[in-house]
Amino acid sequence: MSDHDTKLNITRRGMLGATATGAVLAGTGLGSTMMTAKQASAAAKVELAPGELDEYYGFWSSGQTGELRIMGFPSMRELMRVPVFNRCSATGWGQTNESLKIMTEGLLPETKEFLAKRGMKTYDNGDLHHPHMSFTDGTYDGRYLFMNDKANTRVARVRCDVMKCDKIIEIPNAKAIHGLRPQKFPRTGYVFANGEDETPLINDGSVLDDPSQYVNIFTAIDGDTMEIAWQVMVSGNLDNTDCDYQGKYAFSTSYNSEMGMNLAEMTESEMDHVVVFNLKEIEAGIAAGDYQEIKGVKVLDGRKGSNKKYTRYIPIPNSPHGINTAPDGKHVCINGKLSPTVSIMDVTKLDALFESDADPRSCIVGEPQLGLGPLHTAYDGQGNAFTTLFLDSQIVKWNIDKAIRAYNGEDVDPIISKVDVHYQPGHNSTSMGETKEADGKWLISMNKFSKDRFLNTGPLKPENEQVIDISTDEMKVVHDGPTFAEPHDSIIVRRDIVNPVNVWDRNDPTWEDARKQAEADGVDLEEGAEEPIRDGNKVRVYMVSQAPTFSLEKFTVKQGDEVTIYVTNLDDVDDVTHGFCLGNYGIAFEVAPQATASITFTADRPGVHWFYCQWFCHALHMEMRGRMLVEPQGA
Ligand code: K7E
Ligand code: CUA
Repeated sequence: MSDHDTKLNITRRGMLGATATGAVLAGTGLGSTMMTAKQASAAAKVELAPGELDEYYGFWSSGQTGELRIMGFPSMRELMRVPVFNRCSATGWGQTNESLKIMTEGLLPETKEFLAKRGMKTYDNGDLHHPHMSFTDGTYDGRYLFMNDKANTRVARVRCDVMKCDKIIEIPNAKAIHGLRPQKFPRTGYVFANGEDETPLINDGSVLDDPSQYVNIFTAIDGDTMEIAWQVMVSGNLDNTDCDYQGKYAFSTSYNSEMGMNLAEMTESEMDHVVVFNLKEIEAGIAAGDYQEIKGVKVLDGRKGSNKKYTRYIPIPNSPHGINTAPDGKHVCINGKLSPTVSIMDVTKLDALFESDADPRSCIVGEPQLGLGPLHTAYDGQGNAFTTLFLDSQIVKWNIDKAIRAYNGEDVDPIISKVDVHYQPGHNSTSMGETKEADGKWLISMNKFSKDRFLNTGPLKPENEQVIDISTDEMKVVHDGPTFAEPHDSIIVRRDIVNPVNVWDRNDPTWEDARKQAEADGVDLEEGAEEPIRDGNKVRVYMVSQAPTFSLEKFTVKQGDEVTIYVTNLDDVDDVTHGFCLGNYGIAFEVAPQATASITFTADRPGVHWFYCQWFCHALHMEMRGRMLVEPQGA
């Protein structure tokens, strides 16, 4: 790097608030020492002293772990895990009546039947790739997070006020929901979710090994009600999705336009495509009744050659994967994966495609060659893009405008710089980068392999997420963060946007059923009942908890009773969460301040069974316990 460049970088750094050390060294011109000091100062921005708070919330997927994770960013401290599609031993997610309701009520009737035959109420696993926050006017609004489950074709919502999942729906007709994005403008609005695997539309076994009859489905969900607004049938499969800042179009990549069933067939053609969905035309089609209703959902035909105004197919080289809308509101990058290119689509040219028979490629205004294996692109809000190169194990920083000029024949190189990452990056995300408020400070590279970067953990290694300072043209890796299976995607949200409560509101709808049952039993949830309430062989136990006691030190039921235990946490102090764990009954759950939680089980083990608070809450936490006495049958 020339002196000139170095000075330029240092000056920019200075303007962006580098440390005094950096500024002093810049004056001395000590090139090599300076690099170290610069790196050190960047790393210092990442490390926080005890008690210091991060500038951003990171919302992380967890892939096949099935949960959502909350990170402090840029320190990369894991703050919380929010169970969604998984079961959770700590919080009782998947055990409590409240969580089971959320996990089961949105399942399709046929799924409930299928699971019941296997003695299951809901799926145990999920594969959560894409967490995204709700938008208002092109930026995050702090209301909800939405996320997909590729494994079992579901979409979930997490409330940002309490950071708990409140809705999970299974998407009918589609298979393997992968790409997911909320509508950016005017608000969310729609949540777009696309199926990755193609199957017969009526998948009841009447069509099997005849791929010519398979379709793929694009789904729009109403983010407020979590009901399905409409679906569009498409040709080819669908991988990732995004939408524009005008509220007019959504788009999905397709890596298998061939509808191939094996690797050779799937990668056969040089060009695959992006499908563009025209939201107004689709809404008009629904209003005009141009749909078939399948499993309660209005499904429009947007397949190739359907001659409808709902979709357009833009040829893109070769097996495109990620699709990312730039904060400029105009450009969308489509990442080539098997092609070393990123295709830049100009959304202002899409109207023409739908109004006339213009060449579908006329909306492509740039196609820079960036390196091998481009998967996802993020933005700094200053006209630059950052693309992960999976095969090269690099992030490339490039300029969108220059790429467009080069496409038009000008002799300019859009590539600004590259940085090595360790190793094989999938997604990357920049701070506020998928909104109009992209701030160009930080980038996270989510690397699939860590290889030698950490102490060896045996054959299964963690992944490696690297924090990169992008405040100068020269990108700097400043932090390695190991992580467990398998975050794909993340968003980095300014902390002022996210404002969760400290204590639950007693009127929260989460325990509406408990409230109704208590009312019917003449019990005040906040007082509990001194004796179990018996109703045939159904027994309801109402308890309150207040550190360091449960309101019942013991209760008695009969072997074979169906017991429901309600625990209401009367503590209203930040952080005084209690738990209820019933030993050798496999029962445990969290009760946060002012929350009610409940569980139903059959008391089929006679004898004395201790329950205890499983969340360390008080100096007398150990003493916070009691007994369930189960009278043997016939006694
Ligand atoms: Cu690229 Cu599922 Cu977003 Cu993974 S997808 S990397
Ligand atoms: Cu209550 Cu520990």
